[in-house]
Amino acid sequence: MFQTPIVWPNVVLFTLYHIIALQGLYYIATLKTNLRTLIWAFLVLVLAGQGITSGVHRLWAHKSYKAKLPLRLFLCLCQTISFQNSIYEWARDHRAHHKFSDTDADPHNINRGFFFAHMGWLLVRKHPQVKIKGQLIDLSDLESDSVVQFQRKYYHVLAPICCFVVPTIVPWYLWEENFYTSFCVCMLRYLMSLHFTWLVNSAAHMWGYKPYDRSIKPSENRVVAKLTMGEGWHNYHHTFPWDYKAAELDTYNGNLSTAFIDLMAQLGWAYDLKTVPLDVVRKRALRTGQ
Ligand code: ST9
Ligand code: ZN
Ligand code: ZN
Repeated sequence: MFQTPIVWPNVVLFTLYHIIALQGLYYIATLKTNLRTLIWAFLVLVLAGQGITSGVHRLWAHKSYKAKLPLRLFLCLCQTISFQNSIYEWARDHRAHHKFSDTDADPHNINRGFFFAHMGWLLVRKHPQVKIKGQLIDLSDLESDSVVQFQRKYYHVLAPICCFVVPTIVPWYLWEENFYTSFCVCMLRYLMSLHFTWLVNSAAHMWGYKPYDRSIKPSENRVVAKLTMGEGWHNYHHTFPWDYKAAELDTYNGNLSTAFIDLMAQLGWAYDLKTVPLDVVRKRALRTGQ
């Protein structure tokens, strides 16, 4: 029987993050922050979000479209700002999540409860099955991607600089925001992006409709879709993971990531966008949907 050893440094770190983020919330609620600091935090949140959705999720983990070097560099920078593990590690865990969904080999297996799927999985050692079955996943594309390998090599330096140092210094340097206030707002923005992302693994694996495949746990969750710029249509996404839109119907209505990829395709930086023909979706929905 696997005992789930707790990783105490992570517990302490995430507790500290939450305390600092709450201070940030307090400074905002008591109007102690400059409006420009909030606009800046929102901009960084959207950039980090694109690094996750259009970048590590749809481009690197699922290969649902191809991107030219300038776009890959931009998305790599945005994903580094998000500080959600390197592209390599994120995509490896995510491929395991899809291949072994809702089993012991799924890093954030929802059968271990809401909290485990949400953030608990980052506070304990991984189940041995994740590492054993994870060996079966093909990562050759990520191993031969120079952008991914560069980021992986210098991640421990790049991520804190991009996620904490630069976003804190900009408001302090450019419009004389109090340094500690700026740091707290930066931490609040980081935790918001973490919790929004984690909701896909927890809430969208628990609550919502299953119009495409009623036999799986991932569900269509509108609230999560709004918070994640289009990643909450999770029953569709687990049924057709190669679709660059990660949704059947939600094109631009909140799915900013699809809009971004389409814009990049117009500029010629994104190409070979994969999608699913409507009749295939309809037939599948009739056969296995709720
Ligand atoms: C974070 C990630 O938050 C969130 C990801 C969420 C994904 C959601 C997806 C939803 C769709 C997109 C939504 C977009 C939303 C956008 C929102 C916009 C606002 N396969 O991991 P280790 C092997 S990160 C194969 O250390 P431990 C491998 O050999 C937060 N093999 O396991 C590995 O060695 P190496 C910040 C695997 O020791 C070795 O095992 N990050 C696999 O059990 C050891 O791996 C943190 O806080 C696999 N899948 O430790 C860090 N996995 O890597 C937290 C492992 O050298 N993490 N192996 O090849 C940790 O401290 C540790 O990973 C641990 C487990 C304690 C959790
Ligand atoms: Zn999922
Ligand atoms: Zn996915």
